[in-house]
Amino acid sequence: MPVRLTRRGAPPEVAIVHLGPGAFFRAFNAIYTEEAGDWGILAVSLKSPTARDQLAPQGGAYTSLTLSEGGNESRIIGSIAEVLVAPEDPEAVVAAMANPDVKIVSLTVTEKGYCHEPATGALRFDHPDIQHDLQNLHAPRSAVGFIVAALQQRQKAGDNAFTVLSCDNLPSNGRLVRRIVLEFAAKVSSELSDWISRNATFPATMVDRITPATTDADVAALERTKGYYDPACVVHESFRQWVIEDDFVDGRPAWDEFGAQMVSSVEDHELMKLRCLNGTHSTLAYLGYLAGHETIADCVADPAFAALCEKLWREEITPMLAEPEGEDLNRYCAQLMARYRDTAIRHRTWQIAMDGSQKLPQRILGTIRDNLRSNVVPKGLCLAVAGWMRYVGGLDENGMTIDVRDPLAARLKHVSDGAEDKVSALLAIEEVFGQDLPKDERFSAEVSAAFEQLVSGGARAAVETYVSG
Ligand code: CS2
Repeated sequence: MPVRLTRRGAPPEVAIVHLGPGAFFRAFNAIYTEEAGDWGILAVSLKSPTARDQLAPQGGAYTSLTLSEGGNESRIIGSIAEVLVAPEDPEAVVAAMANPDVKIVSLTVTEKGYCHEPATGALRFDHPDIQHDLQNLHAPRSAVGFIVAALQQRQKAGDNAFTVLSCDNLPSNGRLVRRIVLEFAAKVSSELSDWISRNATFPATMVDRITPATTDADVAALERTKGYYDPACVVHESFRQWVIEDDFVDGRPAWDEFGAQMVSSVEDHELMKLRCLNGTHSTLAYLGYLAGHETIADCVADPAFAALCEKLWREEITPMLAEPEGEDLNRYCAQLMARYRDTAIRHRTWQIAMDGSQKLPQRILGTIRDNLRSNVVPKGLCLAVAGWMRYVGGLDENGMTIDVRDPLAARLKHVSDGAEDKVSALLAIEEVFGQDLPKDERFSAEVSAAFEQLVSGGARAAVETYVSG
């Protein structure tokens, strides 16, 4: 048996509860917090026991591996003091969050973890977890249920509220989480929602570090080079950027001393990141996957796909953005291309393609709307939407099944299979496209034309036509 990684020394006292202890959190938040010292994290898995099963035998410690073409660098991270699996004992999680020593509840639960309607941002009261939590607030299932249950206990005990810190790739993530928390709390009592709105804060954040899923090969390579076994290890690029609105009710770690940028409004940074990075990531994910590219680096090694990104940034995305303070949009995009080209990062198109119904609105559709408002039909982004439509149909260009992962996967396939006009049928999914986009004939005609091109000539040819146009 190989030696298992184990913690040396006691963990710091818990002052942060983090919901969603996946790879991104371990490659990002937990590292900044380790650097800032003193603040221990209780990490809570809302669903799967995997992270706990990997971390608990190691006392919460794990390896962070910075990948680069010049060689990898490893480091052991000890800021996670404990991991709980919420479905095993939801009451214990609520109690831990209600403990007044906890000053921050942060989240990386992915887009679908907010149980909101992607097109509008409203809480989905028809979501099964939300329905369950409204009836059983003592033992919730959803992130919003846990936050409201813990804040209710704080209110009853006469304690301080906590800061709710969303670290997911959603626009105005602070405002979004505040809205769903207050919408949920109002169903419990107006007194509770008033108390929360007066006492808790919800700073928005922009988070950025490319973190491909850890593979068995990564774990085996670490064991070969370091001589210990660590299935909780995470692999990531060296780049990182964290922009945070400085609005905390009861203090925070000194993340800013380790590179986090504290600002009064994060909106422009968020839009830049979501639309320039995540927008082209999703575009490459669908069109690249269809063209047979396995990773982002493979995509941009293909000149047509590199030109696709450049043209999207230049003509469709950056003209619709305000330049955030301290940033230069051209330099930002050039740096993105360098990050994408890094062959040490094997970020799979299939991984990024997941949950597209939850991602498209903020990554691509907002930019499309802005272009249409300026009387421009953004052909490249319409091609990206058509790529998503082709992808969720479930068959690739060789007729092989695609393993489509999406909370709406079954519905998307059903809609796509059952319709003669697949584009119109998919555009009618209101929680993705809203009411306005399907009615815009310039948009629907362009997506239909792009879809036909994808079906008749394939993704690579469609990309070449776009970049040479
Ligand atoms: C990616 C992001 O998986 C995805 O959808 O676009 O995880 C991306 O790598 C990060 O946002 C980079 O910060």
